[in-house]
Amino acid sequence: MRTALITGITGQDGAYLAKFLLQKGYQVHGMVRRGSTLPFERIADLTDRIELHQGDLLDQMALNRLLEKVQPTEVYNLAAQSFVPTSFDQPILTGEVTALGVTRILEAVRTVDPTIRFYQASSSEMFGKVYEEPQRESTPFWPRSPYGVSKMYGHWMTVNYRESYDLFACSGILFNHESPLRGIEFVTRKITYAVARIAQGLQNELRLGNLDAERDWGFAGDYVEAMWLMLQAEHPDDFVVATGQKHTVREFCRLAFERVELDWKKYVVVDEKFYRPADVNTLCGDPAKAKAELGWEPKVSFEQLVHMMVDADMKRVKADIKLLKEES
Ligand code: NDP
Ligand code: GDR
Repeated sequence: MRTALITGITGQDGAYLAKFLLQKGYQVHGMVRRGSTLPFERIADLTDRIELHQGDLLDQMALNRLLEKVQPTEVYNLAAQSFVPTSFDQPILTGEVTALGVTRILEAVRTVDPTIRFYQASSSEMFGKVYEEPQRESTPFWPRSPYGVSKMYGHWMTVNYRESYDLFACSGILFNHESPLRGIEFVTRKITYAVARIAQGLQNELRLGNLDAERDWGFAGDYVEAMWLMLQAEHPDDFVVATGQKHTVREFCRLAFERVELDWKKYVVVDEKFYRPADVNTLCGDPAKAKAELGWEPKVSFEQLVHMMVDADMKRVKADIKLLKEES
């Protein structure tokens, strides 16, 4: 039986990947941080089928011990301080986790079992101030945040360990991918949750930052398949994973509000508080290599994604209201 270890299993992608690998017949292990609360809500329906272990990307010894114990055939390094604005407030912590954390887990793989296949969650944020459109594997990087800089370090360490030690190490340069499990602080989920609350009369405005920012948004469920495909290939390599289409934050708002028959212009307020010291204004990826070499293609369209997220938040908000009524 194939055994996978996922760091960041409690995050959006970790939850989708765990489910995907279970369906493929893997034994799935996840690394979780010790916290004062343990909600693990994204993987609540999987906990009887996966094994969770405490560990942290900050702790080299714990990583080594974890690999010795689990003996995985594949490691997916999804853990990171992944929110761009926090990386401006906590650049050192972001560097420790999102950058050096990659070296720590690569060192664990190299010393414990160099036959392990390794996936690194790299990011389109590395392209930053873009040199060309669409961005592909050969496009130079110019990151615009401590997060982007950290991801770039992790990316090159992955490449370096592949070249230096012949590890089967792949870096997936994933463009933004979203879902009903997306963290509430990211713009798409912030919008769809607010749309649901506004539609239910619980909120009357939505404060956002840069509405002109353009992103290539795909569905997380589609993107975790690309991660897995990379580790099944004959040779390790790096791949852009994207839809090839970009939309503005404004367009996302329009579609999301339209789903509940509201006009976004009546509710969205621009608030400079949400502007970033330096933003990535536009991103659009070219997934041609992933299609040609992995046979990967996105299945969910932008419109379907927006509708899926709004519908899920409508359901959640309605359930919360029902619960509150029953309790009062
Ligand atoms: P999330 O923010 O939802 O999840 C991040 C995960 O990392 C959580 O499980 C979190 O655990 C864990 N984590 C944070 N710090 C540490 C640490 N010190 N040690 C161990 N675990 C830690 O991210 P996503 O699921 O959206 O993304 C997965 C990965 O892909 C990330 O590396 C992200 O940077 C990258 N990425 C994401 C993209 C996207 O659009 N979603 C696009 C490109 C790259 P906890 O629950 O305890 O906080
Ligand atoms: P991003 O995602 O920074 O691309 O990183 P996010 O959804 O946070 O921002 C996308 C764009 O929307 C603009 N924006 C706002 N963003 C947030 N969060 N909140 C707002 O109110 C708001 N208003 C406008 C931002 O300025 C930005 O331009 C995500 C993360 O998942 C990373 O971990 C991942 O690597 C990249 O996607 C690819």
